[in-house]
Amino acid sequence: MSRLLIVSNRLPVTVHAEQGDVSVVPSAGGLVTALRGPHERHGGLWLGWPGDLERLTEEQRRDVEERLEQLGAVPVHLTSAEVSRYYDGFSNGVLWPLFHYLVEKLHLDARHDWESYRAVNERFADAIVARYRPGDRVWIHDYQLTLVPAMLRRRIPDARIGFFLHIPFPAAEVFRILPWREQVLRGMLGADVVGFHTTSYRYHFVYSAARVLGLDPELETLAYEGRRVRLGAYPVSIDVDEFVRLARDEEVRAEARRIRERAQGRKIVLGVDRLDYTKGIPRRMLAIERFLEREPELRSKVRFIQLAVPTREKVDAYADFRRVVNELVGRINGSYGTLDDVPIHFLHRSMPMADVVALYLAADVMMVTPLRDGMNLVCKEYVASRIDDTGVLVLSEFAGAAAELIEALQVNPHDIDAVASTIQRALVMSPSEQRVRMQALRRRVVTHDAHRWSHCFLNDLERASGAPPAVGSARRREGAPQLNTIASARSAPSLIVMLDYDGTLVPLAAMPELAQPDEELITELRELAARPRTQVHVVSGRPREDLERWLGELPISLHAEHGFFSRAAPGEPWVALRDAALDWKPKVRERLQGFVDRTAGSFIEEKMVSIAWHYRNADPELASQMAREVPAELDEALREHDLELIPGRKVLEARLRGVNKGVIVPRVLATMGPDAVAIALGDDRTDEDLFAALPPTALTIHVGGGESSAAFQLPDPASARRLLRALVA
Ligand code: ADQ
Repeated sequence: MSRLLIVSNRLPVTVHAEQGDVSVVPSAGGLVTALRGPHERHGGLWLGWPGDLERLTEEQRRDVEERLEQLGAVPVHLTSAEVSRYYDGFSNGVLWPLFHYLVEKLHLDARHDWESYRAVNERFADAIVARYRPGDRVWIHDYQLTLVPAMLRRRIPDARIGFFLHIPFPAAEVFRILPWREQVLRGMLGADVVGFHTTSYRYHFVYSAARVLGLDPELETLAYEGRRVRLGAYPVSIDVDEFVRLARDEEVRAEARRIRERAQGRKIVLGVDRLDYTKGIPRRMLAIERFLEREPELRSKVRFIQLAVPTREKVDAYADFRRVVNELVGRINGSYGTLDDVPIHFLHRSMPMADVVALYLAADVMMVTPLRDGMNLVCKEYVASRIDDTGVLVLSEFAGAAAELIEALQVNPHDIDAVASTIQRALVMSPSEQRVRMQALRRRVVTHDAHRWSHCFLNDLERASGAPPAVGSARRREGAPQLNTIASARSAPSLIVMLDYDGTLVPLAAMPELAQPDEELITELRELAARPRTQVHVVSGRPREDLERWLGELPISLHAEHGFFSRAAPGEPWVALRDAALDWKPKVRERLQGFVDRTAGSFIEEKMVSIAWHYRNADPELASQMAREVPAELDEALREHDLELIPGRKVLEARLRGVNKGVIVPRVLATMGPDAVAIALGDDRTDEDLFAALPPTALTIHVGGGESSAAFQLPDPASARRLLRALVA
């Protein structure tokens, strides 16, 4: 198997320096455990920031680097200014709150932080490139590094790149607030596989990409820049065996007993979180207050323990937040405390995992009520530790884990009354109900552990193709290199060039009338037509009037409405392919008008033998749903009048069956000798008919992304036009 390069903001190690001694210790945690297996098995590397080593002596630093090397860890060093801008400023001051829907916490002006974010992402890409060997798989993690996949793709086009987002991907309505939304999406789309915790985050990503980048909203793979990017939901999890081991450990169990004894018969309700404003701690405290207020007889029968790990204390929003929590706890304990006890035991510190598991074992009720959480591992840790199938999990609907842990008591953490009642319900739940629920939760957590998570992701990455190698400016899907092919076309005795217009010679425009040719295009076509023994044909779905108005003066052949009308040279008449009945048009027009009425921004384009419904400018979510309804709505008319419904790029076109771009091919080929070489360029589904009708010797070129039967591919109209100029030069 190939090597795996894991890339994350932090390296999975902790560097300790005491007096002369430095030690580099692998850190614990589900993610590290999940990745350690693949990391060690495939002789891979882990790239990331080792933490601040600035205070170490020169000698200590060298020592650290050596030990990192032995662990397969590659340090990406950051200056303290970078940590403050890239990490605190942009990652945690902009992306973190926005992706957790906490818009009011966003930095107002983060331009400099963004610059630093980009520069640091570039540095990570440099570090990967320096270590990369052909065949390696690269797995990039989380919101601090969203730009790295595309940066790496640019430099190593055929690399196999995976990206996993550990936090939520917000709804498009929220994501679009980000001034750098386009860069972030394009950055992530540099990967072959983009992973999320849940299908709803994936859905949000797809519709953000549809809205911001105009991509076709497909849920499992997005066609992007000539590649297919696979999107998957891979719910992250924990190392279950480790929690079961700790839960069985005698010392841990003894500690759990001590915690219970100290509670003197009171039931224990536990919260364990980083002290982060996304975790919902203040609202949880208010719900506890409400519960105490409403249940006087239960006051002396429960103890709330909240363990909060210090986190990101240099970010302003966090310092303020800590004060808010302290004040709330103080107020509630002040109101409901007695000389013997206070209701809330608040511990602001980190603890060894064994002590956390002792708390899990001691707790009758576990409260995990984040306002938003990508997944949340604490709830899975609690479930994994409850080996005797007792205990009640209260879980926020807005944690990614809620999609999996259905049997928990799910709550809306914003609804303080509902959370207060759920605390009460959890405290009185019968042992049999606890067992039924906990067994179901445990089954799921045990089968979907962290190993399965990394295995599923890496499996998909293994299957992902990586970008096919680029040869020259066009890419051949199979066969010989393209530069030779162009040279051989140039030396052919005669040449037939067949060109689609929109999306091939000019970029797609918001409205059809905005796509008029620029002056250079006119010159390029004129020069191409002036080439000895060369015929140029523009084959478009447009009406005659547009082609006549824009290209009419040129000594080239024009074919309108997908070849139904043709005009051989300037001044000559347009000739129709055959007689055509048009009595179907009012009915189709009326039906499509219904879709225009319901889909703002969409419109009808009516031609002689076809009617098209364009939805490029409409809301992509609505438009794609409407587009799925069109075939059924037109079904009867299509059958009755022998029409076809042809899907194009954000357009559906009803036209007479058998009229397609392929019909002109026999006529055109007949006018040239058998040794003529045909070149055809097109971007759209309708150009596939042209490609299919051409002999196998023809040079067919698909412009843009997506599937095509063409032999070659070019990324965009600009590169298509470079190719035309190369034919002339
Ligand atoms: P986090 O926001 O850090 O992770 P979470 O998934 O709950 O959130 O993990 C927290 C970890 O810290 C748990 O392993 C927990 O046991 C530990 N922990 C909490 N309090 C502690 C304490 N006082 N002492 C010691 N350890 C403590 C981000 C996303 C999550 C996503 C993970 C993994 O925000 O949504 O689940 O990444 O993808």
